[in-house]
Amino acid sequence: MLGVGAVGVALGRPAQEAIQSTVSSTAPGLGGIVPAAGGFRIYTVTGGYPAMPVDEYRLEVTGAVARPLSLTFDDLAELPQTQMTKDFQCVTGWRVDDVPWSGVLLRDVLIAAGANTSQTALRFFSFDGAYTESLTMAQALRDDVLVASSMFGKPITREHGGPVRLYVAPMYGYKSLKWMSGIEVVDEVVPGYWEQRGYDIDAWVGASNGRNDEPIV
Ligand SMILES: Nc1nc2c(c(=O)[nH]1)N[C@H]1C(S)=C(S)[C@@H](COP(=O)(O)O)O[C@H]1N2
Ligand SMILES: [Mo]
Repeated sequence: MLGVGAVGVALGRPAQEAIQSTVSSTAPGLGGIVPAAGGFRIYTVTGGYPAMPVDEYRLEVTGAVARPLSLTFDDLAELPQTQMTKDFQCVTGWRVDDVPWSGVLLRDVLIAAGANTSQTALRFFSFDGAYTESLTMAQALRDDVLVASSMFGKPITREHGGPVRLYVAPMYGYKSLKWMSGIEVVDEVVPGYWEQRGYDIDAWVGASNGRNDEPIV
């Protein structure tokens, strides 16, 4: 990681992200290639794709909540389900149009936990052990922020961050944390992995990071 970091400093953030991207995986029987769905590029800051059997999956909801939760995949399936078809835009320039997503609104997870919505922020954790993200409480309560369990009508693949990832529709892709293991309700925003490395904390598509992409509606 130290080596990659040094290259990233020398070449700038987009180069670093490119170095850490890949669209292939070693899957015996598939010729060693698992193409990214629909034009996505697969990103991982750890150099690997963590594996999580769906029956071992847990989403811990902690911090300023009345009811700390440890949700299984089936628990999530029993919460109200939401579907949306929206674009996905990475800050490095690529965009995938009209991706069908489904899962549970982050808002509905927060309601289930009895989150204190007068707290100002949330932190998100990945079972890759490295990646983190943040949202303000107001952002988290929007109706286009999803704890996603499905993309393109299928379970989210390991490469795309399954069993469960975040999908923050109106924001650049780095907000959409993969391999999600934890949500913590906190009293101030803690910048996430890429935010600590220079990207904007408020990551609105078309109105941040010096880019003028079409907003995601
Ligand atoms: N855990 C984790 N989540 C992550 C990333 C990552 O490297 N690790 N990359 C982010 C970035 S910059 C983008 S653009 C999207 C890419 O999603 P994809 O790999 O499914 O295409 O994932 C985001 N979530
Ligand atoms: Mo990205």
